[in-house]
Amino acid sequence: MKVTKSEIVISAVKPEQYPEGGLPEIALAGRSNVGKSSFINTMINRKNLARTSSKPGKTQTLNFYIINDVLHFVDVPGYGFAKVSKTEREAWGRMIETYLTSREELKAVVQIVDLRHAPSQDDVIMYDFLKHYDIPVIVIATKADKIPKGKWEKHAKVVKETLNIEKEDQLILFSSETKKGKQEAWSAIEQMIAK
Ligand SMILES: Nc1nc2c(ncn2[C@@H]2O[C@H](COP(=O)(O)OP(=O)(O)O)[C@@H](O)[C@H]2O)c(=O)[nH]1
Ligand SMILES: [Mg+2]
Repeated sequence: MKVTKSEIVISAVKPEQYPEGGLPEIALAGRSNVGKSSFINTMINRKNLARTSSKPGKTQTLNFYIINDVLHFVDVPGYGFAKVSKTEREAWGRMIETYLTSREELKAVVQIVDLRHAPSQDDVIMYDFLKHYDIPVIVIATKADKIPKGKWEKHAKVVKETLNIEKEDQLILFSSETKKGKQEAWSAIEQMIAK
């Protein structure tokens, strides 16, 4: 998709605030600081529409972006941020769970992991959760620029094995720095929204 238009629609916490209009949605999931907002910005050719932050755990709302008037990206607050209270974590869990399990417009979740490291237990739980609810998943292993090319294959294998990725699910190596994987990610997303 050649993106010529993108803007934020709303920061929502409750279903009443989700945008109307029935556009297909692609949500981003991943731990705090993994590169979800950077992924969105790279995909839509913007420097900082989706706010990136070096302070993990900051985004606590579902941020809806409209792309070319045909699609929403939903930046979901990251998990695995240790410094939030149990109450906050529970509220976060309910918000995400409600969105992921009840939003009809949701076509797929782009789950972002860090290519440098084996996926965390939270990553595995998220992947299993999506599988359990039959939500289509595209796994993106980002920050590929941070490891040498010769090691990509080996790291990709660790990601696949740790998540126990199903054969039908794509793993795309990505970098918001070099734009590696951008075209591949767009074709995967376009396939999902066409369904
Ligand atoms: N080198 C490199 N840094 C990245 C990449 N993606 C994100 N980052 C950096 O990682 C940090 C967190 O990114 P952000 O997109 O805010 O993560 P989020 O919390 O998942 O939304 C920022 O400092 C980004 O610049 C990438 O592909 N390569
Ligand atoms: Mg973010």
